[in-house]
Amino acid sequence: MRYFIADIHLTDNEPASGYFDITAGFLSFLESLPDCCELYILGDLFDYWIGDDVNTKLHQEISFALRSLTERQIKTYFVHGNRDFLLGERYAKSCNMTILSDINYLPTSDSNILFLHGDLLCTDDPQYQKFRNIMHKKWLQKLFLKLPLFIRLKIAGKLRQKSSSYNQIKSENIMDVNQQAVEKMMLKYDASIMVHGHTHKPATHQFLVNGKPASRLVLGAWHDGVSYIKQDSNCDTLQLYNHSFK
Ligand code: LP5
Ligand code: MN
Repeated sequence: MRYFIADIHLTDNEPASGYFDITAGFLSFLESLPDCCELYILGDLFDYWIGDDVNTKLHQEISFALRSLTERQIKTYFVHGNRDFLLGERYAKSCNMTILSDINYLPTSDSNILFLHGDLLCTDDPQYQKFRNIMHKKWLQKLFLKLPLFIRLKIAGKLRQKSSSYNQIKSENIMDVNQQAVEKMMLKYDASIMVHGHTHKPATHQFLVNGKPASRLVLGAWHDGVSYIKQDSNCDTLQLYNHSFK
């Protein structure tokens, strides 16, 4: 059995919404997983990540819970998101989770399941793609990680603030995935199913790629509740589940 989740956005500064505590919700989701399954975390597990050397109570609590999954033969995989692309091998090791590449696929009986965070598909937003390319420069990341913590926090705060003000003026369409980019990537990886997060628009989309039926399952964010995709053993179909507590 496989489970996919994304956009949990764990943070120490979570505003008390009164109806859903993200950290507690995430921990009880992990508890509820069946033994021997696989868990794929498709990015933005944390609201932001500025280095594995930042060792907060939340980081410890999460690594302990993820590491404990091993005792139940649960394997955990992680794909970087646009908020936690700096999460590194040191923290992943403490969670006993394997960091995968930005784009991945798993075989089904007749094609592949493609899975990724999803920001790469937002090609109608060239400004973001340019920004992403800069953020992914290895030399810049190395330099950033060498900076004192208070400076890293300041830079991350500024970037988050800028991003949120840009997002207010960008249209919904620009911030969604581009259908041509979706189909192109599915063709390239011979996939009939795609799973991603990032857009926070949970849905199952059905369409044709090269005349063949294809589907794209979009995971929701965890701000108001739990969102996950489940694939039963020996089964090629995937099902999206959203439990909102709002
Ligand atoms: O995250 P979300 O969904 O709100 O918005 C994303 C895009 N924004 C981002 C930025 C992140 O939210 C901030 C991440 C901080 C991580 C830690 C810092 C590590 C620094 C490492 C340095 C090597 O990804 C947003 C998209 C949206 O998704 C939908 O796809 O629109 O993209 C933007 O808003 C980017 C703007 O389009 C361009 C931003 C230019 C910023 C210029 C900043 C100048 C200030 C520099 C201060 C030092
Ligand atoms: Mn994202």
